[in-house]
Amino acid sequence: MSPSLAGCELTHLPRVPIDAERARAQHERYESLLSALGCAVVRLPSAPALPDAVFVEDTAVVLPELAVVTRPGAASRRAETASTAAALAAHRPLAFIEEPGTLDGGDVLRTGKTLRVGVSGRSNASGIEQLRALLAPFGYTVEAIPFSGCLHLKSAVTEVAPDLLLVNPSWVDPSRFGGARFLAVDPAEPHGANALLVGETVVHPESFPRTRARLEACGVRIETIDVSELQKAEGAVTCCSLVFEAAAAG
Ligand code: CIR
Repeated sequence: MSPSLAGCELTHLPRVPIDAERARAQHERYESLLSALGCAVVRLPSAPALPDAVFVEDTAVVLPELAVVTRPGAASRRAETASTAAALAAHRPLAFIEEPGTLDGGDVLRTGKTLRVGVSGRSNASGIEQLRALLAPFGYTVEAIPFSGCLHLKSAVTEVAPDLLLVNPSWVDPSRFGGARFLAVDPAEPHGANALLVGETVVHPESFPRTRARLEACGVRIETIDVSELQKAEGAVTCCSLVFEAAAAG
């Protein structure tokens, strides 16, 4: 967690003061929750000069067979990938998105062998095409998905159970996701679609009680967490981690 978080990139939100100490405490509770859910948490070295470095999700796409290190769409975030690559090299063969491609992991929604990638201000056609070419040999399909109104595709849709997507239908068309079942966020909580599935538990911001009630009505097991300061930086619960099985395939 960089002490310079308040200098983060912002696209859809106005800049408001961020309490760095509170943000740090929230991030520590997030790490503790992931540990309690069975994850071995590895924290990357602190990067005080990189305000958005806490949002590690954007710097890689980790699959069983390999990890693709991204080239983030925001120039200010490109230096973040070095520490991610160094840490992931212990777990996976690495591949890299190259210029002129850009890709943010927050735009990549994986369900099984299908990756849907939001076409955004951060992820461009070249980045998506490079991802497709890198993953085709492993049998993955990559589909470009238009969306609007939010920063990343996973601000608008995430997987909350096998074959169940949590969606803000004002930001992305649910019919784009094949035959998957979907649950809409409560309209009063447009940012409520970003949820992190860890095993069979969904980590969800505590600021979205109406959407939480909808999830619980579907039988989804939820752990809530206060991420108010990270939300001011246009982040939420998926963006602060890369969750994967430790052993690579094969
Ligand atoms: C940014 O604009 O890049 C950061 N302030 C927020 C990134 C959040 N990332 C994510 O949701 N995957």
